[in-house]
Amino acid sequence: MVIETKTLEEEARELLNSRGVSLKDIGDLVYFLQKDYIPNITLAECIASVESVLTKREVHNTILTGIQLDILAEKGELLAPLQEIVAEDEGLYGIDEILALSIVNVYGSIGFTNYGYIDKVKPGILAELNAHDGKNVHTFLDDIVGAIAAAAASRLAHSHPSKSHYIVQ
Ligand SMILES: [Ca+2]
Repeated sequence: MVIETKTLEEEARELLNSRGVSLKDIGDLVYFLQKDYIPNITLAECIASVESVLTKREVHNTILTGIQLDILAEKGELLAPLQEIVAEDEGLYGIDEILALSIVNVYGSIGFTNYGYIDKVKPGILAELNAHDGKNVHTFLDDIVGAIAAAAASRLAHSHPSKSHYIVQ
C-alpha cells in the first residue's frame, strides 16, 4: 500500500504545528541563514522555500517518524533503554541527527554546511526546542526543523547562484 503524498503532507504539517513549530518559525531560520548571502531576500521568499521543501515525501516520512518518537518518549511509552535516551536527549545517541540528514540531502550538499551551522548556533525556535523544560521532548524535532531550514536555504542558494555563497564555518 502506498499512501498518497498529499495525505502525508497534511499530516506532517499538522504534526509540526501541533508541536509548536510554525512555517514562520522555520522561515525565520532560513532568513537567518541566507540574509547575508542573498541581497534583499524577504521572509516571504524564505517561507515559500520552506513550503516547497514540505512537498517532498522524504521530508514527510522523516517528520512523521521523528515526531512520533518524541511523542512516545513524552508519554513514557518507548522500551528501555531507548525511553531514557530519547526523553533525556542523551548526547551520544545521534540517531536524531542521522534521521534529519534525509531532509538535508534533498537539495544537495550546501545543505550539510547550513545544517551544521544552524545546529551549532541554534537561533530562534531551535533555542526554544532545546530548552529541555522537563515536560516536552523535542529530541528529534529540533534536528528536523534545522534540517528543513537548511534544505530551504540551499534551495534558495541554488535559485540565486550568482549572488549567494556557501556558508563556511
Ligand atoms: Ca536532537
